[in-house]
Amino acid sequence: MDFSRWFKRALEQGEIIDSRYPVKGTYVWLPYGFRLRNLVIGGLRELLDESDHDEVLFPTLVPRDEFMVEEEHVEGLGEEVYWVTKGGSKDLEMPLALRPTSETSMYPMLSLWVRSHSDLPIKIYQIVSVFRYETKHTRPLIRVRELTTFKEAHTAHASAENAEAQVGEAISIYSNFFDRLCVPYLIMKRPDWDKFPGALYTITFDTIFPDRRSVQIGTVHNLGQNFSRSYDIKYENKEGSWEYAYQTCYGISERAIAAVIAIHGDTTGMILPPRIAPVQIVIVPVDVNDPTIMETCGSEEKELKDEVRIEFDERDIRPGAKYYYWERRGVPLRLEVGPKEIESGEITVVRRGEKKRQKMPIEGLTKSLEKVMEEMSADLRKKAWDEMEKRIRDGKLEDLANPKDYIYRVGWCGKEDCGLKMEEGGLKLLGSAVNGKKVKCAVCGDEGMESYVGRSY
Ligand code: P5A
Ligand code: ZN
Repeated sequence: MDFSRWFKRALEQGEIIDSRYPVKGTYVWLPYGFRLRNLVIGGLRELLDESDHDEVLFPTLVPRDEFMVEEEHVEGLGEEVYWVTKGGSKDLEMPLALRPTSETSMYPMLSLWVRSHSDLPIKIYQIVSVFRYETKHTRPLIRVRELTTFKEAHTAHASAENAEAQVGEAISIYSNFFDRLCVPYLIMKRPDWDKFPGALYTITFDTIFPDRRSVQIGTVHNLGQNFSRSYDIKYENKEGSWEYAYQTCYGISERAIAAVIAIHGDTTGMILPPRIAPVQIVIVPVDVNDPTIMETCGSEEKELKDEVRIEFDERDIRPGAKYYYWERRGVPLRLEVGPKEIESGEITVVRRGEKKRQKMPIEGLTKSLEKVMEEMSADLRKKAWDEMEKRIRDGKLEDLANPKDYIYRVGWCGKEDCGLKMEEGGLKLLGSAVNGKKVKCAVCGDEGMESYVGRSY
C-alpha cells in the first residue's frame, strides 16, 4: 500500500482524527488522538519548563498595521494569511489577521516589556492554534490550514552570542524531544533562500518518511536584530546606551505527531512508543466467562494502574478481535491471561509489532513490564534511525539530475548557483548538516559540507 493511503488509514483506524470536517485543511481530534496529542505536548512542555521558558497566551487576532511591520516577514507569509474584515455586517476599521505564527502579535508587546539589560533574557512560549492558507496539497497533521498544536517559543537577549547560545539550547531541547518520540532526524541549516521570512538563518529538524520524502518537523530561527529593529525592542545596556535586542524563535506543530505515527507503523497500523501511548498496556482475558481468569486480570489491572496507562478489555468478543482493535491503536504491550497462565503463575506478554510471546511471572510484573517498555523504546528508536539511513544514498550530480526515490547526501559549497544546479532535476536542496562532515561540492568541486537533496513534503 502506498504511504499516503497507509497514513490516512492508520489515522482513521487508530481513531486519531476525523478528516471529514467540511473546511479544507482542518481536522477534528478524536478522544484517543487528543490524548496522544496531549502526551506528546506534555513532554515538550516539560523540556521547556525545565529550561526556564515561561508559558504565555497571546490573542489570535493581529491588527493589520502590526502585521505589516517587518517587510521580509510580510513578503514571505502574507499570502498565507486569513483576514477578518467584518464584525457582523460592519466592515472593521482595521482588518485583523488570524496569526499564521505570533511574531507580529508578541513583538509589539515585547517592545513594552523590555527596558533594561536586567529584563533579559526573556524566554516565552505558547501552544495555540495558528492559521495558514496553505496552497500546497493539505494532509491531516502534516500540512493543515489550522495548526491546532503550534508550540512556538520566542526569546530576546542582550547579545548576539546569547542568542546564538539560545539556538544551541533549542536544538538540544528538540533533539531530546524527538529522541523521546523515537523519531530520527537530520539537523540542517536551510539554504538562505529557504529560511524563515525575517530570520538571519534557519536550522531545521527533518525526518524521512517511508516514501523517502523529507518532512520538516521543527525549526529554530536566529532572528538577529531584524524584528527588534522593526518592532523597536530596545534595552539600556550596562554602559547606559540603547541597543536592539537579539532574538530567536522556534516552533513545532502536530507534524511531530504525524512523524511518530508515520515512522513506526506496520501493515496493521500505528505502533506507538510507550512513553506517549495513551494506552501502554492492554489486558486481554482469553475467556471472559471464566471467573478465575477475569479475577486475575482485574487484580493485575489494579496492581498496574498507578504505574502505567492500562486498559482491561472485558468486552464479550473474540480475543483475536480485541488484539486487532488494540494493535490498530498502536498499544505497545498486550497481556494475555488464560488457563495456562493461571496454572503457571505467569502472564503472556506480547510486544506490538512482534510475533514473539514472552512469559513473565506475575510476581514483580510491574518492574518487568517497565523494563520491556524501555527495551521496546530503545528498539523502536534504533530501528527508525537505521531505516532513515537506508532512505539516504550518497549522490553525485548525475543522480540529482535523474533522481530515484531517495534522499541524496552530497557535498555543497554553500554557493547559490551550485545549490540551484542541484535542484534542476526537481529535487530540493534541504540544507547542510549541522556538525556534518566536509565533502567536496558535487557541482564545482570546491570545499563543501555534507548536505541533503531530495523530495520533501
Ligand atoms: C518558529 C515558531 C515559525 O513559524 N515562528 C514561531 C517560527 N516557523 S515555521 O517553520 O514556519 O513553523 C514551525 C513548524 O511548524 C510546522 N508547520 C506545519 N505543520 C502542519 N501544517 C502546516 N501547514 C505547517 N506549517 C509549518 C513545521 O514543522 C515547521 O517546522
Ligand atoms: Zn559549489
